[in-house]
Amino acid sequence: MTRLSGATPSGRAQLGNYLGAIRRWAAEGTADDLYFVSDLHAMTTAYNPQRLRALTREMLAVLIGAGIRPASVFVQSDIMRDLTALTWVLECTSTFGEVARMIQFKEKSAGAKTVRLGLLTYPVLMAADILLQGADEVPVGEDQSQHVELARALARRFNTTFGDVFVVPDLVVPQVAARVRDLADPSRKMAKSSRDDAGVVFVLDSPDLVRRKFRRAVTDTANRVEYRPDEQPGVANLLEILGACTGRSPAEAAAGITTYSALKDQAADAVIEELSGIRKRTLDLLDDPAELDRIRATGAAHAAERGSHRLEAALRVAGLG
Ligand code: AQP
Repeated sequence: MTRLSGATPSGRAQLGNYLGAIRRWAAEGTADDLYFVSDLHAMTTAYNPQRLRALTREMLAVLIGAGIRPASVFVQSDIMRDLTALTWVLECTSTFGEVARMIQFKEKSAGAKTVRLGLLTYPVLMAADILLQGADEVPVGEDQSQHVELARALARRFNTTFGDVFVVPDLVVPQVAARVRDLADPSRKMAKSSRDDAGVVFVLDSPDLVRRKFRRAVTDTANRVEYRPDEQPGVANLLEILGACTGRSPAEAAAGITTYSALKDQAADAVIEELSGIRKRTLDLLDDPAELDRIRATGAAHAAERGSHRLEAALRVAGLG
């Protein structure tokens, strides 16, 4: 069984990416699973090319530093020729209407002065990511479930029209280990591309910086350390983070803590401890570009090899070559 997931280098990996996804990929992933850095997806809105390249390498190093098997990790653009070939075939399998009704496209394009065509069509590229690798399961958040439904519809339509080539993947909405919120504004989820990063803890932040960000975390004036997400979202977020890092429920994590400053210190200590291994391994890898290149090339070769027979079959039955 192959599970496939990606992380987009739209910014630096943050605590929410780690606690909500990457940590689980490392702990639960099997040798058949694939995790990729979706750099092509980061091009659908304005970006800086040098920064994209650097963020892609950093995200790759973070995935390896987190303990995911190197052979299970690849960078999307490293198999770009195969992916874009399949994307074209799948674009000619999709209709304008089904792509244009994607909620994420509507949300991200609303009010924008210019909208890149890639923002409209990237769910088809995502379908190619999934179908090229023959993924059986695609764990995604609610916001991406419509895109996986599109991949399922395209796989079924292609198989029925041209011949049985693709695995129809299952959509899996994982039990969220932690929905980490921005420390400075707990009404928002922590996000790597936040305009203001005062409340965003990045995986590679130094321990001092992590501590400072927690000390400045927004709480409230109730002065009660209890797990009440609706009434006390800031405090609840700190308890969720502390619980996620120490293997306890947020309510259990609250036991014995009486002040907000103690809560912030304990949450900061737990995060620093939780991130120390991945931070060190990631920084070591970034300091050894030859090793990172070697790992990257191995992952790309593995992904290309896995997908090549499916691409060939799809092109053949679609009347190409
Ligand atoms: N705050 C979060 N809490 C829990 N899980 C989170 N994830 C992201 N933020 C949180 C999970 O991280 C995985 C990789 O995310 P992604 O790169 O595919 O895109 P995203 O969800 O859009 O991540 P960001 O950090 O919020 O990026 P931007 O700022 O570009 O939108 C996913 O499994 C995601 O659920």
